[in-house]
Amino acid sequence: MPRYLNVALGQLGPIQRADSRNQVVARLCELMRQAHAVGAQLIVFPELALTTFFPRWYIEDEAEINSYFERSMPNADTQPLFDLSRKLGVGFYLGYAELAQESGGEVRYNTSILVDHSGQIIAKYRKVHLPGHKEHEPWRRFQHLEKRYFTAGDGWGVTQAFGGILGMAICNDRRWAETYRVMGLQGVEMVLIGYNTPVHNAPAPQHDDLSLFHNQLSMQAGAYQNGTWVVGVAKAGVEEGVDSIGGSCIIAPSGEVVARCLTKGDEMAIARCDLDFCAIYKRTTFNFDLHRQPHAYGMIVERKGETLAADGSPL
Ligand code: ING
Repeated sequence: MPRYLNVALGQLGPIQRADSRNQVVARLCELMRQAHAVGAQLIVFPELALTTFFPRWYIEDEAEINSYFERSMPNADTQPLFDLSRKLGVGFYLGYAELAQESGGEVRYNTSILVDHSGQIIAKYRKVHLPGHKEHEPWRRFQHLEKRYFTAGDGWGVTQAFGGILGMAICNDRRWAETYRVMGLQGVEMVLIGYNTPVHNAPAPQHDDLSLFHNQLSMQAGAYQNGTWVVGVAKAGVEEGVDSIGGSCIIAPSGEVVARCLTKGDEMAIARCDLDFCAIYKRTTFNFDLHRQPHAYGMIVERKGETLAADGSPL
């Protein structure tokens, strides 16, 4: 009996600074209802899905920064989504800004959770690859201060859920091959990824016209090279004057796009994913145990950056 998992894209259009969490949660609930109506068992929402993408601003007031974070999950604002999840029997992935209480004090993470069909949180992930910069860079049309506002997470686990092995990543993680391979080595069959990606990339504006291509290329490569499904979901459209890409899609282990959103607003799309389809890649071309040669890969972990000798010659 094939292990089918009906997964829905829960793409969000813009969230403006003035939009309340209540208004956003109502939009998320509407998407979940639409997904349930077409038989979804799981819906994937974007990164930082409860507020506007605040790292676009240089904010000095600590209280204002913390106003974008959640101190608990679920909480009064998000409880309706958890209640609906339980009522409809639809699980979800949700990205949000987490203010965690740790032994050394409060720590800020860019977080995602996986919630099962009964509305219970069964996994939490904290973004590893924090793009952008730490200090105010006024030369930019807008800031990208994730290195300032968030602490990097420890890495990627996988979770047995929805009849398969699922993993999570967030936004910039999807551009790095290591993200998928670490989960691939744990047997992942579906990687869930929310993202907020501005069309304009200040340090490299020549990439702007390729932003949708790079989005899809990264996820297709990750899917194929690890024999896993990949589900990528955007927060899209013009938020506080900044245009972000859409391009939400579901990618099969073959690398083929099987479903996508067509707009840059709130939109639900769905695919029936056969988790057993992973095996025709994991047992052949990407049979890691049979084909990988770790003795040749040491540099990938030993070196952080590209390393050359003083005279520019390779080391
Ligand atoms: N956003 C962007 C992303 O990785 C970015 C940042 C855009 C990096 C374009 C490089 C090029 O999709 C987040 N939130 O990571």
